[in-house]
Parts: sequence; structure tokens; C-alpha cells
Amino acid sequence: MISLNTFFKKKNLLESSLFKIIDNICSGAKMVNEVLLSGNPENFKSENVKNIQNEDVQKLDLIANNIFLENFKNNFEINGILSEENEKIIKGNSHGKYLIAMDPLDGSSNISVNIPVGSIFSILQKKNLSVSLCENDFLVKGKEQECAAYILYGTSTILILALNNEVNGFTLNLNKNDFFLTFPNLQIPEEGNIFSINEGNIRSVDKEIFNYVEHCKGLNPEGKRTHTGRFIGSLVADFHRNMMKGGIFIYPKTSDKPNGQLRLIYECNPIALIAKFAGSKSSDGITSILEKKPKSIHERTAFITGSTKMVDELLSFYKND
Ligand code: FBP
Repeated sequence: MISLNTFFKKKNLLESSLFKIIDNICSGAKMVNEVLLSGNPENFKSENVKNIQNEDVQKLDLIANNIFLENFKNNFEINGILSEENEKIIKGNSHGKYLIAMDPLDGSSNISVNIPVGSIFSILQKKNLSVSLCENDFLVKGKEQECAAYILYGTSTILILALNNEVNGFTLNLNKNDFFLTFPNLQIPEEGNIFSINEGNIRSVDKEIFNYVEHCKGLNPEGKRTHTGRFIGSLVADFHRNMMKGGIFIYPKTSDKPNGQLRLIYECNPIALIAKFAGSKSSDGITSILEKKPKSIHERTAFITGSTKMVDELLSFYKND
């Protein structure tokens, strides 16, 4: 089995700044994994406070945030960090080339009920090192990401890494306490039959989304279902399943969330880069996610991603208007 170190060595990237950042992410993920497996029910409770996005903060949101910030702290390659759990950006080393945007714990609403959760990372280069760090440094199109990754804490703990037009998956071997290459050169199946959407919102979504979901519920000439619905409520887990099996993930604008639920810079952009390097695409219904220029650091967006033919089919509902 090829370890993460060997994988980067083979690509002559073992000494690279990027590897140091990925290594920080992996150390943090191992620590979050230990907390998840610690069996301490206290860790799965609510903090009874709201974050700047007016969402309930779970203890594990803060534990994961602190763990990753601690792991990044001594990495002088990092100029600044944007985290879902922090209102403001966090300054790093002013000479550092890289910026990190992260969702330290994705799927917070599932923490207390033992359902898979994740951590999501977007890695960018700071454009102008002579100018001190500011929010504008993060307001760049997703296509400018250097690398993206997520950790899925599920039946096993997996790192999915998008780098140099490739997506590779690594599984944490608890005995060796290291990540090993288990899913080389991942490609999203062009076609699939899984649709993932929170249908609790279906009465307040765009008619194009409504009509596409109705289409997915259609029966074939033998009266059999043509698609199957799956929605876990953890973006990383829903995307991962659809990437492995073929499917479409949809979180549209709703009356509750008129700009969408998911954050563009540290949830949608990294997932969209992974989808792109795995041969697929992402959109907000009108614009490719990786072409959207954010206006604010915690900005939300509608998000559609998954198997190319299914995404194209949904987008055709917008075009046919
Ligand atoms: P956070 O947990 O990081 O805030 O992420 C948002 C999220 O939980 C996604 O993982 C998931 O896809 C979505 O929100 C679920 O939203 P809802 O509960 O409205 O279906």
C-alpha cells in the first residue's frame, strides 16, 4: 500500500509547501477522528450558542476548528486562514504563500446522531505578498484554487485530494496511524440514478429544480422507478456517495435560504474543484461554481454537482425556459 508520503514523493512534491499543508490537514484529521472515536458523549453536545451565520454551534465544531488552527499555527507557508467558525480571517505568516479556507466540521446537524460528518479545505495562493492580508485575498474565483481536499469521517476515515488535475482517495489505517492510497485517480461516473436534495424545501425551490426532481421520480415503461433519493444532510457524505456511485447533489435557493445554504468559498469551491478534476462539473443553475467571484467571505450559493449527464439534464430545465 502506498502511503501519503510515498505518493507525494513519487510526484516530487514531498518537500513542497503544499505537502506541508496537506500533512497538517492529515494530523488534524487524525486528532478529530480520535475525538469522534473517544466515546465521550460530551463532545457530541450543542454549545448552546449561535455562530456568525446564526447556526447552532456544536462542541465538535469548535473542537475541530481549534485542532486544525493548532495544526496550521506553526506552518510558515500559511499567510491566512478563513474558517466557517470564525467571523474574521486569521492572520498567519505575512511571508507565507498560501491561504486556507475551511469548514472544520461539515454536517454539524448530524454530529449528535452518529451520522457521517466531514472537514473541507480549499488551498489558494496569495496573489500579492507585498500587501498585508485582507478579506479580498479570499474573494477569488474557485478556479484559482491550487488544491482542495475533504476528510470524511464515516465507516472509515478517508481523505479525498484534488491536486494537479487528479483526484485521489486515501484511507486512514488506524494500526499504522497513516493515510494510504486506496482510491487512485477517481472519476465521477458520467451517469447515475441517485438524486440528493432536502425535499423538505421542495415547495420553495425554483420551478426548474422542482420539475427536475419530479422528473427523477418518473417511472419507466414497466412502472419501475428510474432514480432513487438519498440525502444524509452532510454535504461531504452526500457528495462522496454520489462521486463513487454516480448521482446528483442539489442544494438550491429556498425561501428559508434565498441565497442558498452552502458557503461558496469553503464548502462549494473545494467540492467543485474535486468534481472538476474527477471529470465532472458544478453550477448554481446559471453559472459554473468555479467561475463565481465571491463578494464576501461567508457568502452562500445555490449548489448543484455530481454526474455530468445528470447536471446537464438539470441545467437543461433552466435553458428550456
Ligand atoms: P455545516 O454543517 O458545516 O454548517 O454545513 C452545512 C450542511 O450541514 C451541509 O453539510 C448539508 O448539506 C446541509 O447543511 C444540510 O442542510 P439542511 O439541514 O437544511 O438540509
